[in-house]
Amino acid sequence: MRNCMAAGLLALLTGACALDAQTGLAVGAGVTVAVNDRDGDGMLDAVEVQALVEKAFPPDTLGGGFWDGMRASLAAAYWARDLDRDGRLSVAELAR
Ligand SMILES: [Ca+2]
Ligand SMILES: [Ca+2]
Repeated sequence: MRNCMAAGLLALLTGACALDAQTGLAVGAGVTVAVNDRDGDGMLDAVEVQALVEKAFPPDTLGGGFWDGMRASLAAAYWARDLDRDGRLSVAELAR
């Protein structure tokens, strides 16, 4: 029991240090999630990532194969960060 708590605390401290070392990036990821997290669960799901992509490259004004490719590439870049493969992107995953 005590070992588990110590391990948990260590993970917390290690995580905090890692976050501190990349503060700029972590803040950017936090803002990305905050702005695009429509259902407020603190993560970005497939619908929210798609909305984010379409905000960057609106299909209404940027149609055609080239822009379809750009949207697919951007979405793929986001999903490459889904490290635990749960289909949702956390701030921690985006900050890496
Ligand atoms: Ca969400
Ligand atoms: Ca994930």
